Amino acid sequence: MRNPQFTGTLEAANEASARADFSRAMRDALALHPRSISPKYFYDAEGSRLFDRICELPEYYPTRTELSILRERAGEIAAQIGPRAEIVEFGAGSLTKVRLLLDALKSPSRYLPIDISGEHLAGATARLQADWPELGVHPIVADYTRPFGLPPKTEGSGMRVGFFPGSTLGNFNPDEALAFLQLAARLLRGGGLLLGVDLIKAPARLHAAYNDAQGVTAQFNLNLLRRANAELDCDFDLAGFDHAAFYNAPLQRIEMHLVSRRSQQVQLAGERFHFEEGEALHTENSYKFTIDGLRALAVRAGFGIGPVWTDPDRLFSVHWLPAAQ
Ligand code: AVI
Repeated sequence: MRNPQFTGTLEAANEASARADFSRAMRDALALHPRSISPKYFYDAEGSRLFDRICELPEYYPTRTELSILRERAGEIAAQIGPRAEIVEFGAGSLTKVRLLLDALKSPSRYLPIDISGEHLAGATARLQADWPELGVHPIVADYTRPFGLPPKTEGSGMRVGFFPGSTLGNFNPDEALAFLQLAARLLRGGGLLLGVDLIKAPARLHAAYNDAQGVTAQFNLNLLRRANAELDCDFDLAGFDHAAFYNAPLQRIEMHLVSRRSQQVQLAGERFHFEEGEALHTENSYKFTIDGLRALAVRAGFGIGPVWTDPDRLFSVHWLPAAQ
């Protein structure tokens, strides 16, 4: 039985450790040059809300393009996976995408979403379970970028299938992406990974997707500083920083930065840090892939190569990557 007092204590402990981790990352970001911080710190409740708004923007093509691929190719995807599959989702996303997959599959047996936020998982899985009463739903609170285990497969279940949509792989640096895929290949032995990644395209299209006319991506970027002020002892002046996003063609990635509009000081827990006018805090990379480049990376990580599905304009790709036994 759940003990609400114990659950509350656990949640408070998790929150304190998440805050300590954010504080360390922010201090390193301010103290080291060039300044940079992991994009994972964007996602407090407000950051997640802003990201959901980004996904609806006319300029941000990845979400709706991936959804259209999943919708149109659901039958072919289901044929690769077969009946009674166990779906392991890396991150508990909006659930819209996994619903499309579950709808297409023949008698899926279990859904195991993995997310670092227990609260996010609880909300997402309760809604899914209500709509899929037959499905075994088994949420796992873990950081899927670090080694972790999965419960044994249930009797009579089919393939174990990883689902990693949204081009979140592109937010990892190349070493992290390889390490994640190696971990996934081990966890999914005998099954496979359904992976969505954004493709290299005309820089103008990429630029527009990260510099939307309504300024939602700018708010999402600046929210990092608002979050630092709210959760850490920081005093960032949000009006003192500009959102900057551009395509770095040689490195095949969009970079997002927060650029200081003037010479200024910021403090974190009593320690002061100086920003020159024009000095930047690098907040995100979003790598873009070629189909061959992604496949070469997957093979290095221990996957085989399966079919790839794209949209007619070849904006986005969804890959089926079989994992050897
Ligand atoms: C979550 N991730 C795949 C998004 C991306 O496109 O890299 C995050 C994002 N950053 C700005 N806009 C969207």
